[in-house]
Amino acid sequence: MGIKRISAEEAALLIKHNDHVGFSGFTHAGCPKVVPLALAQRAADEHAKGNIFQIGVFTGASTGDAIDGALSRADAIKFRTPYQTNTDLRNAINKGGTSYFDLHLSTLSQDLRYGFYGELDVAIIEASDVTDDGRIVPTCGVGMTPTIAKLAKVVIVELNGWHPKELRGIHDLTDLQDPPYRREIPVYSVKDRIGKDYIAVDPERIVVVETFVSNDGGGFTPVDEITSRIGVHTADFLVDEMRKGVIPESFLPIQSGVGNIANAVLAAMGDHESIPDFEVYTEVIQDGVVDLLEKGRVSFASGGTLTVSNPYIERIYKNLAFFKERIVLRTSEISNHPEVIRRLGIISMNTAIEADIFGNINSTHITGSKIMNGIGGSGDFTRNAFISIFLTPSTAKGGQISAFVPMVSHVDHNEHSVKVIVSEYGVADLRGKSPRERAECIIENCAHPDYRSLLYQYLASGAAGQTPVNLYNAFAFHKALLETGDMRNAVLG
Ligand code: 0RQ
Repeated sequence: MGIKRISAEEAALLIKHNDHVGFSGFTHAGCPKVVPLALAQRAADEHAKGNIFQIGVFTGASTGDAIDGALSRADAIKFRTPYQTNTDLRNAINKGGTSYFDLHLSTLSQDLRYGFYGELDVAIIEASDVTDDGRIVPTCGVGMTPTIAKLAKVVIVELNGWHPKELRGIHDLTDLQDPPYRREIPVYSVKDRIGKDYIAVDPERIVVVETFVSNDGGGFTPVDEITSRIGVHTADFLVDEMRKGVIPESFLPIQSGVGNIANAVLAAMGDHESIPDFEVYTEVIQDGVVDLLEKGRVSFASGGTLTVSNPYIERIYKNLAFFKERIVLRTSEISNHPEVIRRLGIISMNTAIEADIFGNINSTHITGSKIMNGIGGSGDFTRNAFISIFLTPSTAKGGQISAFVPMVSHVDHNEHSVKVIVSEYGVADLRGKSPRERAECIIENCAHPDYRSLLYQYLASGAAGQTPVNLYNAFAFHKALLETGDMRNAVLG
């Protein structure tokens, strides 16, 4: 007889006010599209009738517009975790309308299994295939799909014919045992597979919505002079480390964050003659990795998602046999797991919003209060990396904002975990340095020349002690930005 087929609208009716809903995928990749849109419409209809209708939203990371955008515009999100990048949702969060808790991506699956957030009512999963006996094959992004499939009372599968059924085999899907039964994770090399290429769910819990919708993968801005200089400095630094014997000649696997700077660094690494072919062990596989896989410069990529633009996903699907030999897609619990990151010796590279001169990093908040996206996987990797690197242009908004400040307005990664910072001016290697030495190294090598004398002035005004902060001046840069729109007007008392 097969699993019951229903429409997106019928599926939306299975979700009730206050339900906790888990969505498959990671970034726009692997996210369901038609059921969330029908759900947003359902919320709008209920609101028009004067009824309350809001749900709690759990995802692998950020999502496509059909989830965070549409549901947020319909005022249908009661709370949201663990990461987002959508403008409408960000505005709703910053206005205080939607409650958001920003989490390390590796931890949400276990937090859900531990019961920290109550029960999971519904899972909505985009699939490239589903069999009558309940084997679900995800599409191009995994996130925490096996966990939500296991925990949810109802599993709505969005079977999207835009993705080839032949994707089966690219995934490595596991759901870990919880303490006290947890064992080691037997990933000993980037290529190791430890799970299945499908998720098994009792077919009685599944309903299927058939669809054919493309991904909403936008492109990347081309590499500009600043990002390209950051890329070259980073590649040169890694080559130096290899020549010193710190990084083995066989090289170490790379994690690179999301966005244009990460793409620029990968391109620079690919172009650098002294960097051998390397492996990638990351969460987000972007366009840049696909280029390097095709050139043979990246020999294998383990990630959680193919967060690529549509021309790139089409390229992958056309040449699927080639890519299936070179890519594995894992859950975020494994792609970002501290145990595996530390064992494999991952070199992590993530982007900062601001850094302070002592090496603390703010990746998430603008002037301390407004959330940008979230910590994502940057904390999972930074804390456990072989070498943790942060990348940032030295200024933002045409030079009015310095990325290097006396004290960060919010802390995501602290001085104990951050090893190296790179801007377009150079590399600050913080290893083995005291806070005062780190400050001099960051000002000299990374800060924009317009801000160097102000930062030195701040340092000179610092109190005696291990870390020369001056609590009266610590936020002088931010104060100048708020009052005059330009940090260069900072007054240090
Ligand atoms: O603003 O959009 O108005 O132009 O912040 O900055 O330089 O375009 O860089 O897109 O790579 O984002 C840290 C947010 C950087 C991102 C962050 C403004 C700037 C611009 C964006 P506009 P850029 P990116 C793997 C790892 C945390 C999660 C993470 C991020 C906008 O990389 O979310 O690492 N990281 N995940 O003008 C005010 C400053 C600013 C500033 C930049 N100091 N003050 N505005 N901007 N610095 C991925 C996952 O986990 C899924």
